[in-house]
Amino acid sequence: MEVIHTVAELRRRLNGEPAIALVPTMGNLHDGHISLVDIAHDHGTCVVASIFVNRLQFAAGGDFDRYPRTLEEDCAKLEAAGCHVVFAPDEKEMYPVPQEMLVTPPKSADQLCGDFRPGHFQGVVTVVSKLFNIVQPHAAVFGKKDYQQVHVIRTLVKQLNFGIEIIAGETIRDPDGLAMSSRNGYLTREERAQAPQLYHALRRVRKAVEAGARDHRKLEEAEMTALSQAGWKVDYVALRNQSDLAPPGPRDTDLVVLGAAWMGSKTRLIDNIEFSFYVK
Ligand code: PAJ
Repeated sequence: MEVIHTVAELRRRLNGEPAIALVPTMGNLHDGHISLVDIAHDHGTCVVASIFVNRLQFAAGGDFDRYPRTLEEDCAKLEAAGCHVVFAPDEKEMYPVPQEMLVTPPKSADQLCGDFRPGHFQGVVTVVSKLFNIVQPHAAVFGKKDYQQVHVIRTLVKQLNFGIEIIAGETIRDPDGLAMSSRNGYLTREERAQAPQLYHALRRVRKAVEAGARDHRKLEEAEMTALSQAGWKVDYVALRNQSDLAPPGPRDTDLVVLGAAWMGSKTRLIDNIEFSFYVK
């Protein structure tokens, strides 16, 4: 496995590769990230993982500075997963001049996380566009853990004609249900013990809809209240259509329930569950 820090060297290394599969990350890798590398092997003969903590997608005063940077451990995990190339640029390499050219995300990015993190998806689609142009992969793998991100990136690729196949990997969880996340490391031991409550809340919504409940607002609000009472500061619990992330109508059956909430003042967690059911 080669670890490459510059665009010029990466281009030299990838020149002539017939099928490149890219896994973009911000590092501090866990089994969720590694599952995407495993998937990438099915979609390319050269698997590239990028590691770059992208300042553009963090809010001022957010966790950019304390986001964990663990390049050595990350490379060991990627090597064990059979990754061929790691692209780990520094900020000067990715943003040699102030990034004035920004990609404007679609309307679907203004809701849910976009509503609570203004500018976040603009930062994501801008850096992902740059990575796509630098690596020129045939396929790129993203995790459903960041469900809205996958949706926005699919829209990016369609509307800007990137010609890259986007593959979405399932969410990998700890045994107690908590979705793996680099941000779980911010949790105290007590907070970590309570963190699966978010997943449990989403599961209750799924169960209620599967059992025939159709008052989506009421279901969302009940779980937001339950989480608030358990000490969370809730951004949203929301039922949406899988296809377009719009609120579902009574006949829609391919749904996703998404949630985002703060555990303590330092840690914002997100999760979601996709589900489909038959209308009797
Ligand atoms: P990061 O949070 O490092 O995540 C990198 C990829 O891993 C994303 O596609 C994310 O959805 C996926 N991932 C995270 N946790 C996962 C889990 N538990 N199971 C499966 N996949 C998981 O997402 C980003 O970085 C950035 O926004 C990025 C796309 C790299 C642009 O900067």
